[in-house]
Amino acid sequence: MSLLIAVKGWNPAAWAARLGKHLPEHEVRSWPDAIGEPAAIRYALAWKAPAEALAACPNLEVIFSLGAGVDHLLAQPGLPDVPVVRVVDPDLTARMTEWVVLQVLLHHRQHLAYAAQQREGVWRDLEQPAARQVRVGLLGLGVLGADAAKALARLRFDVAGWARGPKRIDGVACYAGEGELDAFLARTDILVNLLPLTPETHGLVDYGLVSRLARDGALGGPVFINAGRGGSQVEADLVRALTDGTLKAASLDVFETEPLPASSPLWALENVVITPHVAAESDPEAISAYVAEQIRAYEAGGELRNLVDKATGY
Ligand code: NDP
Ligand code: OXD
Repeated sequence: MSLLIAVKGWNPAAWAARLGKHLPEHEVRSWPDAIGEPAAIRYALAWKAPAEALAACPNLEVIFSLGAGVDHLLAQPGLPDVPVVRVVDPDLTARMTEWVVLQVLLHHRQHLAYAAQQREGVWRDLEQPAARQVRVGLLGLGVLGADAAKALARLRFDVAGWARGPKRIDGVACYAGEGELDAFLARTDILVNLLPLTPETHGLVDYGLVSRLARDGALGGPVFINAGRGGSQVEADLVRALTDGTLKAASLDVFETEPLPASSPLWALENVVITPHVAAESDPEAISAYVAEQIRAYEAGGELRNLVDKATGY
């Protein structure tokens, strides 16, 4: 029985080594150079691989996305009609919460302004609100959104979140559905996107949406943080909002086009923090252990966990 590592932009050898260790009874193959006989492949472990590479395996039973997001798979026509499992793992969740907390604190503690002062050799303190006076709102209260929300609530931020369906999370005001989006935005100073990219969330964060954020907050203007997907933001609108003061600042890890083209005006905006889609990287050791455990359970007759709902797209 074989499994296929089909990754683009990542080193397949790092994954093959870990999977070989965790699943020694399976032969590990790699796309595109070492596929071998496709009929022997039962599992594909994919990150941004073309659907044709997976469709070429006639006996494929399960596709494991090597990331939490699955838009890289579901957006492709011709994906084999087999169950898709996504990553839900404490290692990845902790990495994302670190990044989100880092960015929220960076804006809350006015780090961009202090860094500018440092460049000029200026020693001047700025008025500093308490965390409880700053309203953070998370778009998406799934595995990642809920964990980040709890961490921010522990830091005493005034935290809310928005999801499709109703949620209950201690210390977090939960809003649901389009009907409650405006109320959620109107009470938000720092908006954090952790939504999956689906047809419904595509282009959601546009000029109109950021214009509905609170303008009476302790930070002197709303901030947008995105670690979900770049396809959920309209970058031309963000540039306009960041330039005309509708947004005070932004931290962006994901972009409409990745790598972010050198021609993007976002690079030059001093009120923008850019990271190259690294908020929560998939660690080959942790994620291989997770996949191996799922394959073992499945082969013993158990259920696959964290299956993607192809109808909703996440
Ligand atoms: P989950 O599936 O656990 O959570 C998704 C959340 O989004 C849920 O709360 C869901 O609502 C909500 N949601 C989905 N569609 C809508 C909608 N139309 N309106 C309102 N709410 C909606 O995903 P994760 O938390 O595990 O991951 C979120 C995303 O983070 C991934 O899809 C990926 O794009 C991104 N990511 C980015 C990384 C990076 O390094 N930048 C790393 C890892 C992930 P409900 O709960 O009601 O269903
Ligand atoms: C993911 C990602 O979806 O890294 O896991 O973007």
